[in-house]
Amino acid sequence: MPTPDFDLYLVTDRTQTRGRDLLWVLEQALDGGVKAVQLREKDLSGKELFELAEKSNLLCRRYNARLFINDRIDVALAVDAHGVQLGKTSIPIETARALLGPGKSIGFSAHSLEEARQAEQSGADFVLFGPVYFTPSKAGYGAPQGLTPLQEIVVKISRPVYAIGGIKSDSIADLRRVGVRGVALISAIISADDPKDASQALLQSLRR
Ligand code: 3NM
Repeated sequence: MPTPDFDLYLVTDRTQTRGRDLLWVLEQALDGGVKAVQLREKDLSGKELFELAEKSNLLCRRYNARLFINDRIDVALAVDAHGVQLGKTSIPIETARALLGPGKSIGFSAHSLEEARQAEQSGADFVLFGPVYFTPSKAGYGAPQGLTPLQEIVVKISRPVYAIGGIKSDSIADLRRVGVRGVALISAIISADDPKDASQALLQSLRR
């Protein structure tokens, strides 16, 4: 099972780019040092997502970065992405593993210790937990969970844990103290005035 080798995981949302082309924003982030991207464009058709995934994958490869596809194992296989990001409405992790093989990476988005434990037992390579803070992203992720349950998950499971939800540069010191492997985020890069600068600043905080 591949161990994640990144500490900053950029999640896409093309509705939050403030009118800029998503691939342009993505390239800025990669230029700023981002090494892992999750393509999360849930409303696209299979054809549209495939085309965007192909372009994103080429871009990521050019910058030696990992591309994950949210939920769509078929699209991940079709473009030979690095892996997939699954959640509780996705097909089971064991089935995804059987389809993807041992070389692809599987992340799981958990919202409780129980879900994180189950994901680990089912063979997920890493876990996202959130929302840690209030997130302006509209979809219903539920109330902010704070640092205490995050820390419990970090302590109780042995796979790497990434925090997600409302993360900005100034949250990173607290998150690192809790022991997360890294952070996942949308708006702090995708909606930033300068996505390259924002990526560099976040990476600097993570490595400080
Ligand atoms: N998943 P931002 S919170 C995609 O809790 C996503 O599982 C979450 O966006 C979860 O960095 C979230 O802009 C949104 O807050 C993250």
